Amino acid sequence: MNRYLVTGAGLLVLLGFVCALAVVGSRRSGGDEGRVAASDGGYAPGHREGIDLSAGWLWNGLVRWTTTTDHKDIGILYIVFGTVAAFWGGLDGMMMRLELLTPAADVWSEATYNALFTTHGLTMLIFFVLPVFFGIGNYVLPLLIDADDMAFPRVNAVGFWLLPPALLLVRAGIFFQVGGQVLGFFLPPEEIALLLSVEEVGVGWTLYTPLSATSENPQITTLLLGLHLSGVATTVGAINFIATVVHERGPGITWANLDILSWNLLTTSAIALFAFPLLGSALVMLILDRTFGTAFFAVGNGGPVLWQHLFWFWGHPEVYIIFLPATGLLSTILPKFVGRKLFGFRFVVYSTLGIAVMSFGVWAHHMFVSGVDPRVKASFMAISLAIAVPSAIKTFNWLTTMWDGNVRLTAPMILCVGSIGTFVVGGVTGVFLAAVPIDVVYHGTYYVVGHFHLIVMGIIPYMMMAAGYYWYPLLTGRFYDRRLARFQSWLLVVGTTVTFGTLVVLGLLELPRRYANYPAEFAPLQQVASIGAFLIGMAVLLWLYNMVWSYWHGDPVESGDPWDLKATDQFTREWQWFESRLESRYGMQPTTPDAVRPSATADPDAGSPQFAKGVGSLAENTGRTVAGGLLAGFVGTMLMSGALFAAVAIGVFDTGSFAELAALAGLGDSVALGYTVFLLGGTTTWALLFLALQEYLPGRLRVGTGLAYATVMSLGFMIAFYSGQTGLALVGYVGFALVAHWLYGFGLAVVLEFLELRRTRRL
Ligand code: HEM
Ligand SMILES: [Cu+2]
Repeated sequence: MNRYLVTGAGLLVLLGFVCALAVVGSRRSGGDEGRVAASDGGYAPGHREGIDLSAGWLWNGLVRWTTTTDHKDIGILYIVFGTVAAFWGGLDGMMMRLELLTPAADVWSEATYNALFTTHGLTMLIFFVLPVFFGIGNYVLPLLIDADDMAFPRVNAVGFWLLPPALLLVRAGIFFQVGGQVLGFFLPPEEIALLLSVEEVGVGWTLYTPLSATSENPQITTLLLGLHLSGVATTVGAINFIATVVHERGPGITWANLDILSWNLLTTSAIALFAFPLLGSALVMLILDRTFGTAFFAVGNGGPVLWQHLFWFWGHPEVYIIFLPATGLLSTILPKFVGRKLFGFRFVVYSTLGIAVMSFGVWAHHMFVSGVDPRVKASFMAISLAIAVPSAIKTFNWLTTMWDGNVRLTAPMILCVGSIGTFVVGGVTGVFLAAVPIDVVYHGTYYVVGHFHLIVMGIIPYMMMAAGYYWYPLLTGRFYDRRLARFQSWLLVVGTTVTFGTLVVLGLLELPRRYANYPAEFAPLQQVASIGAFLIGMAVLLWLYNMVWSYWHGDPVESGDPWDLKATDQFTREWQWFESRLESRYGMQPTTPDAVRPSATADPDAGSPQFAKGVGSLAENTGRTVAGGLLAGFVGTMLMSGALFAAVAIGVFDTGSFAELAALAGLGDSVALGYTVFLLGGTTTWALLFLALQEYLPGRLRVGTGLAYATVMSLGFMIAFYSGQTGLALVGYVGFALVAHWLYGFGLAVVLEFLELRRTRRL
């Protein structure tokens, strides 16, 4: 099968699909409702303009979109570009999964498979993720911080327009190759020898030298130039975001109340600003090696390892560059559908900043099998393990935000919860990989592919789609099809789990990655993974369908607060902007909520208690409980001692038992020491154990619970100290053990009950 035909046909079908939807949409909506005249950026709410194919309309559209410097327009351009790249890279992914349905390399050739995972990785990481996040940021960040536009609107446009040529350069191999084949019908091969020597690049997205430095394929150089250009575009965008957040904040927006998405975009931009120039330098060095005969990466002076250091010094921060905006979106969207403010806001910000700093100290964990000094490896292992902490802090804060909340299971919320789940599995598998001995075994296996896809698929596109749903009313003035969206979200979560969960298992079975063929015994699992991938593909198409279709057919919004955010005091600035726009354009009056949601927190600090306060009250609680337990245990032990002394007096109990107890504790045959052990154990161990277990013990009354506990405990003692009694002696022994323990349980329970009643002031 010729893959170029398939790629081409795939892209064409996609384009046709979108065009057809657009045309049908315009027909149905009839265009009778008058047009919104001049654009002021973004889409007009309630937009009903159909597609009119007159020259004037097309020309106006072309001029508007190619010359715009409005942040909302540029945001949309970024999002559309990133989505196109995602479909192109996603098509590569689907083609790989198609190949992997069978053990042999029978659908595509091995070389093609290599090209597929190279272009898939690069397109997804560089041209899909950051452009979409920059797009979302462009659209909403100025609204969130009350700025008129980005700090440098023209630079913003330049930053965007560098991207399409960069993508074309990176992926030009396919055009040159197809062009060469077509021209080959008309021209002699000598004249188009250069074209014919071009192939798509198959050296892997990490471009490891020496292969990438010595391979003849001229397309590698074009690809390096394209990547360099994309790096310039990213740096430009990052500078713009930093300048905007620092200098364009409206009055009243301080660092302390800057919203969480802006914090994340700011941090991401800062990481990008430090990481991308390094990639740029490395790329230039590689281009020089390839074309001007320099020897930076030559084998013999350690060059290949130098490339790896330079590449991963960018590469690992890049992981966080693409991940942080997703967490920012999750922290923004999740609270809206829970009705509670983000828990521990400040700690989410600190953890974001912590990740930014630490992300520059972990790069060599990608090189644990590349001949790095073991002492160096150990330090990278330590930081790689430590970087899990700030991510875990975020996760716990999300969970705590949901706790006791009034959860509305809308499509964006399903995606948020799904993200947390896949992210936790993806993250924890990463913590394992950070350990050198584990990485040495699993580095080259599907375990790695499963691990990082659970994150790059499981949180990044999820949050993009969630953002698409959440802000859809604001972008278009309409609602998306909510039933379809919920189905789509579930399908996506199921597809991702099936695909990448299976890859983790394949990796644990040590199946190597980056091969088109594999031993036949892995076929069933590989097929499961491929089926999961096709489910993902379907879910993504359904999302696209919903976004495009609802643009013409969705229910129009009826107020500026379609998510009922006012009821929980979360009507944030971008929605306020939307509401005022609806009012000024369409005379829609602002709404007031009927009721405040039960889980809403009116006090802005209530949702995020200060950490120190939280620890303080925890410590206080624990202290009080332990002190109460010790006191109760002591009283119980004293009551029991009374029974013991009485028993000694009437000769039922032998003090020798205390000596046995001391011997059992390894202290020798001493009655005094035995009694001390008894006192200490009774006061501490048994009392604290009772407190720890009380929820699992029967009975609502504390006294009942205490007696039940004592009964169970006494059985242990009877067995431990049974010394061959029979008949009446045995009955006496059992009765005594029970009564003595009951006294203990009674003392324990009554004291605890008394303390509790006093605390709640019922006494
Ligand atoms: C539709 C969902 C996706 C599918 C089915 C998919 C599938 C695959 C497959 C089959 C491989 C090659 C594994 C191998 O042979 O070693 C791969 C590699 C890769 N994927 Fe994806 N992928 C998807 C989404 C993504 C996304 C969203 C990203 C990034 C944002 C991404 C980034 C990468 C990268 C960087 C590699 C290279 C791994 C390596 O270095 O070995 N993928 N993917
Ligand atoms: Cu890394």
